[in-house]
Amino acid sequence: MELAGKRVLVIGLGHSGRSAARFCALRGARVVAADARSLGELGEFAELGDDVEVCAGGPLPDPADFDLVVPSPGVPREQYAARATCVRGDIELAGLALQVPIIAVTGTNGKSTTVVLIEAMLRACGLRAMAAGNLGRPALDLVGEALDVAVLEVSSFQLEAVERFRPRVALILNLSPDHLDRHGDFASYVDAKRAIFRNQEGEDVTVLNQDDPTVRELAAQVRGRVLLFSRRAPLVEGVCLDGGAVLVRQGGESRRLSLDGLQLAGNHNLENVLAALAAVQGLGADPGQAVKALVDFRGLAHRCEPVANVGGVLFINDSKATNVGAAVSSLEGFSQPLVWIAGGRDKGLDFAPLADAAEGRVKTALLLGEAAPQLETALAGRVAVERVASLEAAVERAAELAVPGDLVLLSPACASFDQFTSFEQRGERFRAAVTSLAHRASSDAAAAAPAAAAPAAPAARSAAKGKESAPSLPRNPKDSE
Ligand code: UMA
Ligand code: ADP
Repeated sequence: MELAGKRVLVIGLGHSGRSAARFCALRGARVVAADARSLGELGEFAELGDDVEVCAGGPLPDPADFDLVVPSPGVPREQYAARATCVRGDIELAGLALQVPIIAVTGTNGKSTTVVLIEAMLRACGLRAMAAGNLGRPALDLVGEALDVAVLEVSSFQLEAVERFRPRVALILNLSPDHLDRHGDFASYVDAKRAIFRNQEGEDVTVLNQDDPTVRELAAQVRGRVLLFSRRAPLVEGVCLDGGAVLVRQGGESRRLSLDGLQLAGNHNLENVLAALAAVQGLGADPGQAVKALVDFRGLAHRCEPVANVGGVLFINDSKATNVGAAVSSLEGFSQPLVWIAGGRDKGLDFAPLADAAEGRVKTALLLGEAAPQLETALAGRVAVERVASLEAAVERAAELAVPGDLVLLSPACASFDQFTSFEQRGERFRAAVTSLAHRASSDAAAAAPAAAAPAAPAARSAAKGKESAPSLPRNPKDSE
């Protein structure tokens, strides 16, 4: 896309807007970058150089005065769409500028894990692959990198601002209600997601989840080739499970790949693995090489991340479970009794599916944050609940309630913004509280050590509780059901 001499309005000066402003200015555009925050709040932006005019804290310049509007993902369409002649989000600009094939991944949950997994798998195939997009590094920052494949995580917000985006491989993992405050209803949210394959054709590949009814239905609208994956059902064509192995079946050929050495736990992660292998196959790389990456892949922080084993109780940080679908998949992913910590800012989602997933698995749900009353109502009569005043209080109470063999799972089903700046901060505070608990438990155990010779059962149990061992995530025996 020719940018030299164009008048470009970048809206939002966060990660994505700064990257877009830099990109456009470097290509000779006259860039105005506007942000609702004041100069003081915006902090340092010298990196943008003199070619970008920053417009902070005031009314938005009229989009009609610009040749091109590049909105940040967090900026709703209503702010610019009606008056803009041409809108191209950073994902679309990256799609136009990158000279390599793109694998684009969307879905409600599992995007970041799958994107990083695909990156690792492609590297195991000897390809220079880099991940970017919604998971943190703006997609436009990949332009100019020495790479063979770009792997982009794309959110519904980003897909709202694309017109011609055409990845070589598009992947939709799953669809359940999320971000309805922005999209209005589930149908509009799904509609935004469809933009990932809207411009595909010919040999382009769309990878879809056979097990998710909303995703599967989209197959009828695909104009490229559909490649299905399924954890639940055998497939004649596509990527599925066969006992403890993966079957990749395409064009009459069938390959069986061992999952030995898989480090990730939970059915949801098995789906991410199948989806990633399907994307690799869709690109034309070798899934037999790709699968080798699984041995070293331990997942991302804040996604079912084991924090510490305190006296036989494993504490798991799943702070990234910011919606109901993610928390349901985590709850269902473990067969051990759970003490579950949930709550935060309600995103207007229906909490009812949480009661189905928690009943029979959760001993006690510890509820915090703004959404605690709604969660309590949804769980009433199905799961024992207690309210807690803070995350730290939740960790302390969980330690009292759990016995060796139990898991304490932070999987909030809510956004973090009522008490934290981000899901990362929430996860880090959880880690800090668990680490402090583990230290106290091990000092108590050391202090009690001379008495440990005494055979009394309660003393033995408290010493066991105090013992801290390297955390590892137990595999759910139902992982390959
Ligand atoms: N702003 C305005 N007007 C508005 C809204 C925001 O001026 O109406 C300004 C804010 O003052 C701020 C800037 O825009 O200065 C923030 O822009 P942004 O919210 O788009 O955030 P970025 O820092 O650009 O980060 C975005 C994505 N953020 C969102 O989608 C909300 C990041 O995903 C992404 O990592 C980054 O681009 C790089 O691609 C975050 C996210 O929460 C992690 N995504 C959602 C999710 O995963 O559920 C979709
Ligand atoms: P995203 O980038 O889509 O938010 P992540 O990989 O960061 O996805 O995972 C977010 C949360 O979603 C995890 O903490 C986990 O609870 C849940 N999750 C991960 N993969 C899946 C999946 N395939 N299906 C359902 N839930 C998942």
